[in-house]
Amino acid sequence: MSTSAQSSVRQDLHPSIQKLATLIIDTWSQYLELSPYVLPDDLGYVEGRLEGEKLVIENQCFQTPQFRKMHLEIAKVGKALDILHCVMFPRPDFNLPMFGTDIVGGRGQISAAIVDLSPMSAERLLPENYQRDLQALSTIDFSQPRPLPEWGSIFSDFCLFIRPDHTNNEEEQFIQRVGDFLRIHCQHAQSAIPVPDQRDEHLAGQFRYCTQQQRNDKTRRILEKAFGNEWAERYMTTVLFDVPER
Ligand code: BLA
Repeated sequence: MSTSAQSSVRQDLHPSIQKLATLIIDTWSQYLELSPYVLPDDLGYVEGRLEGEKLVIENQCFQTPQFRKMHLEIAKVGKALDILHCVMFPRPDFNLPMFGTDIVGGRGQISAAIVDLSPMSAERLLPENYQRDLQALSTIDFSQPRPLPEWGSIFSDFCLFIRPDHTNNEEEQFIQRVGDFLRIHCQHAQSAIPVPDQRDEHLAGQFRYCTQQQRNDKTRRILEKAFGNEWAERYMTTVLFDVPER
């Protein structure tokens, strides 16, 4: 493991992952007032080994008046696996959903592409302005939808989870849809008004979201194999899905 200078993660990443990473940073910069969010010292840039291949993780993290933490992670396992992971954690005074996206690709083919705006309210419903704008998006018929795992009960009815067919331009369409979700989210977040009396409700929603995401064995197994069980637990609960303090 090392915290050495940023190296080769961005090079020869799957082009769709590179494109989405750029789109996320551009959209954040366009709509929000970004300040740095400092991760624990040894967790910004991490290297390990997985089955003889080098595993490299590169994190970028920001905060804004509306968001406690906005996290973009790119991970690369040798030539075998490229991963993009992004989560935006709202400050709990706001009734804002959690934006999350994950793309997992290996050897040229993306196997999993997911994006959602997940509700934090006790009724598990998105705010009406979100519902209205998400419903107004054109329907895209992706050829290979994927079933959500059982822990995925946290996601909204608008959750998109697919294996994109690259011969059909579906990777590009997926990226555009993530851009739509992100733009809608940033626009509503910019004009959101704090509702401090709903703070506990939103914290409970974030707690539910994070504890369910921590049950994703596919993510956990990769981290455990490369860095050991204890490190994987620390990373999943402090960097990927840290539960905010009450
Ligand atoms: C799936 N996540 C996966 C898979 C891998 C990872 C290898 C399986 C791919 C497949 O089934 O085709 C791995 N993801 C990682 C790793 C990291 C990561 C190692 O982010 C980070 C270091 N996951 C998220 C977020 C969402 C998410 C924010 O991090 C959703 C908003 C979802 N990933 C998600 C889901 C699956 C997945 C639903 C499928 C799980 C399953 O089918 O069991």
